[in-house]
Amino acid sequence: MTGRERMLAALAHAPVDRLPVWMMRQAGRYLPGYQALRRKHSFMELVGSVDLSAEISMEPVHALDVDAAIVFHDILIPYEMMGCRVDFVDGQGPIIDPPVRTMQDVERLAPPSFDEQIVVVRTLARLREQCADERAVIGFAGAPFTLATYGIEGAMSKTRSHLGAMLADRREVVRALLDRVAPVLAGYLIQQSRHADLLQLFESHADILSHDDYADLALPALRTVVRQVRAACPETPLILFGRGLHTIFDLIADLDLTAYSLDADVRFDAAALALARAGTRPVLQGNFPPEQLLADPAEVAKRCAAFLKERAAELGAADGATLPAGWIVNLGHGVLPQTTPAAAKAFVETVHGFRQG
Ligand code: 1CP
Repeated sequence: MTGRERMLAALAHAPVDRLPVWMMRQAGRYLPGYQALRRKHSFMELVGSVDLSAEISMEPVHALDVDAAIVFHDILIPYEMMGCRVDFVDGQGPIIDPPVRTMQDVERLAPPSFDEQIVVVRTLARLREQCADERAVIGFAGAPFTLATYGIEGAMSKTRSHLGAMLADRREVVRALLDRVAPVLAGYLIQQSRHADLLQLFESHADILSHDDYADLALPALRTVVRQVRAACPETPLILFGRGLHTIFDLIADLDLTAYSLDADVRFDAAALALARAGTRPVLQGNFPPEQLLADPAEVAKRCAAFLKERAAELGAADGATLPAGWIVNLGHGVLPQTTPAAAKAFVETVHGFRQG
């Protein structure tokens, strides 16, 4: 099987010849080719160039032999398309200017009309050509609530004090922002599906809200995105990643997602059971702890082998099969910038060599 076939088979719960694997945030930060480009260009220059973005996306494919390429882009770019200034300042993280904190700010966000000419779509077309049938190509967007938190804070914030204040006394503004970005994100993903084999939504801040607040505020906007994407491209698999996703399985199980990408500390038997109870036969993605990639390559291989054995046992293989179906191996969150390419390679090789029994 090719990497592309393996990824699509896992997403369809079909048998695979070896477990498919890719890593969230695999393109960038810890790779020498990216670091060299980043010394010469700003982040916005990189995401503005089809040539450079495609080159960055392909670096982990060549260096690590992962089964999928993810388009080099960022979840915050839609704010730029809605008229904000978006910048990524060294050592400071992302800036969205002006931040979105009042009803007027929400109304100022101009809903863009996407077409096949936007850079992310042209980059995906290039990746599709370069990967041919060998690797799957992944498009992505932030989920509405995660995007809203960045817009509200305007800059990196550990305390998220603006969001906290707005949840207390301006919930209608938060709701209006979520309503504003949801169809934008759906349109953005639908355009990406022209060339992407699959799409992933990043709900990186799912763990900020209580269960009830998630149900009340974040879920309706997420539902809008999933419904619109499903209606426009029903064949394209859709994965949802979220920190703390397992705490909202009851809310998201009926959303018609293809797969769930889980935090590192979540057992697969418990996740499958919780999702099955809600009527879904889930495909799971994850969830090796990214911190464990900071060990030396031999140690990474050892820990990864133990992790694979444990998760495979939790999933259980069908009679006679040596590999469990419905699993894409990945990390519990993004690869850390301090990770060495050798450690990342040890992880991927161990996954590809894995057999149960
Ligand atoms: O200065 C630099 O070199 C920029 C660092 C960087 C990179 C490489 C940023 C700024 N974004 C990206 C690319 C990126 N972002 C990708 C593409 C490919 C890849 O790395 O494999 C993807 C999938 C993202 C997604 C993204 N951006 C998420 C969701 C995933 C996650 O990690 O939870 C989030 C939350 C962002 C916001 C963002 N963009 C950049 C930074 C430093 C941040 C995080 C800020 C924070 O921690 O709040």
